[in-house]
Amino acid sequence: MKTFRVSVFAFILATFVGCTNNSIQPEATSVNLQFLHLVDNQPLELDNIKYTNAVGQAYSIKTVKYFVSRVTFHKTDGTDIAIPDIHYVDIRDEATLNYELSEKIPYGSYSGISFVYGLVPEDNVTGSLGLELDQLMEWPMMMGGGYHYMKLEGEYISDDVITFFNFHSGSLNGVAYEIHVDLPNSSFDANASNLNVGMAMEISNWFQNPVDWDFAYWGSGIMGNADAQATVQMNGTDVFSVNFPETAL
Ligand SMILES: [Cu+2]
Repeated sequence: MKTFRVSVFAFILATFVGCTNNSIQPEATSVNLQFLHLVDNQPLELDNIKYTNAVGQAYSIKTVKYFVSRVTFHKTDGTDIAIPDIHYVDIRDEATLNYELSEKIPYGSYSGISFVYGLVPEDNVTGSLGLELDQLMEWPMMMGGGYHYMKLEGEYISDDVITFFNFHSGSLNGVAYEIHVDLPNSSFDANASNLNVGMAMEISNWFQNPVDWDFAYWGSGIMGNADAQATVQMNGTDVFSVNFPETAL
C-alpha cells in the first residue's frame, strides 16, 4: 500500500512538473528540411544521359551526395538563429532527404534563410563526423584532409565517347571553398508547431552561371584543381531555391 501511494505521488509530481515546464516554454516551431533534386526544373531522373549542359554536351547524373550545415534563420528584428547541425544528403538514401533540425526556432517573422553548402573549416576535420561518413565522404589527406563537400557524379558524351565524371568539391590544400548560400525568397512567419522547408537543388545550375562548364575541358576528376574548385564554388551560389510545402514528404 505504501509503494502504491509513493508511485501515485510520483506520478502527480511528474505531471505537475511537466505542466510547469510547458507553460514557461516560449512558442517555437520545429523545422523540417525536405531535399529535392531537379534538372531543368523537373525531378532528376538518375542514370539517364538525357540532359544537355550549356556547352551542348549530353550528361547523366548517377550520384548526388553533399553536406548542408549551419542553417541560419534571420529574424526581421535583426537577430539570427543559427542551428549547429551538419546534415548529410544522399539522393539514393530516402532517409536523408527529410531532416528535422535539432533545435526549434521561436515564433516570429523571418526575412530569410541561409546555410553552408559543404562544411566551414571548423567543421571540416577528418574523423569528426564518425566512421560511416569518413568512409563515404573523406577527402584525401594528401589534398588537405577533411571531407568532400559534395560528390556529384555521372556520365557525359563528348566526340561520341561516353566518359564518367567526378564533380567533387572540397577544401583543397588548406583553401576552403564551401558555399555560403542566401536562399532567395525565403522569408516566412513561424506561427505553427511545424514548418516544412523545401530545399530544391537545380543540378543544371552547377554547370552554368557564371561559368559554362565544359566536361571535356575540366576532365573527369577535379579534386586537385584549385581553378575547378573555385569555379564550382562560384557556380553553386544559385543552385538552391526554397519553398514552403503544406505537407511533409
Ligand atoms: Cu573526390
